[in-house]
Amino acid sequence: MTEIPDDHPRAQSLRTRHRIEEGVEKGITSQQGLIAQGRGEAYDYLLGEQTIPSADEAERTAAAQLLLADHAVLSVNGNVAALVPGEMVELAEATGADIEVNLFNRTDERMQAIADHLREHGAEDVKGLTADARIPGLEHERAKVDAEGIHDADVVVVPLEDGDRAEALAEMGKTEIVVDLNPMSRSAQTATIPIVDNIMRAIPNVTEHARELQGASDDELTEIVDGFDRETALEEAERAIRQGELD
Ligand code: PTJ
Repeated sequence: MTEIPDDHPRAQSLRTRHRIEEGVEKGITSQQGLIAQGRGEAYDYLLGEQTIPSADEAERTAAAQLLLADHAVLSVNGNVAALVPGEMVELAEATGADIEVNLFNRTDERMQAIADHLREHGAEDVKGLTADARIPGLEHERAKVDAEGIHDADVVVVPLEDGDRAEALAEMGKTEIVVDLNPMSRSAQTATIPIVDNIMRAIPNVTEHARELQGASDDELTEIVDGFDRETALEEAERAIRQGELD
C-alpha cells in the first residue's frame, strides 16, 4: 500500500479505506462492508468530514446514557472491528460496557476472527459466540445474541447497520445509541440517540466525554440525557448534508 502523506487532502479518508481493505483481507470485514464504507464516505464528504455541533452533543449524551446504564453493550460488526477495534475497547473500559460481536453475514470463522482481533486490541471478555438467545421478530443471523449480552442489556450501541435489528431492539424496549453517517437511515431514525458522524471520530469522542463525566452524579447525567432532542439532532445533520458548504 502506498504511504499516504499527512498533507494529502484526503489522507484520513484514504487511511480509513485501507483499514477496511485490511479487514477484508483478514477475514474480519465482509465484502459488502466495502460498499457500506463507500456509502458512509459520501455522506461524510457532504458533512465536510467533521463532527458537527449536534453530533458532538449526541456523543456527550451517549456518554451520559452509557454511564447511567445498568447493563450497556457495544455491538461490533465487521466494519466496526476493522475501523475502531482499540477505540471500542477503550469506550467499554471508560463506561463499564460489554462488547458483543453481532454479524449480518455471520460465519463461525468471521465471529472467531473478530473476537480474536478485539482481544489483540485489549478486550478481555468478548460476547456473541454463545448465541443462546434470539431477538424476537428477526429472521436473519443478526437475531443471534448472548442471553447475558445484548438480550439482557438496557442500553445498546448499534453502529453501521441497515436498520431492521435497530427496530427490533427498540421493540424490546432497549435504549439505542446508533452511529450512522446517514441521518435518514432506518437505524438513525429509530435511535433514542442518533449520532450522525464517522465512527472513526465518534467513538473516541464519546470516550472523551465519558471520562469527563466520570465524577458526575446520576442527576447530572439524567439532565444531559433529558435535554437531548433526537429530532433536532437528525434535522441538523440533514441540513448540514443538504446545505453545508464544501471547502
Ligand atoms: O459485518 P456484517 O456481516 O455484520 O455486515 C455489516 C454491513 C456494514 C455490511 C451491513 O450492516 C450493511 O450492509 O450495512 P448498510 O446497510 O450498508 O448500512 C451501513 C450504514 O453505515 C450506512 O447508512 C452508511 O452510511 C453507514 N456508514 C458506513 N461507514 C460508516 C458509516 N457510518 C459511520 N461511520 C462510518 N465509517
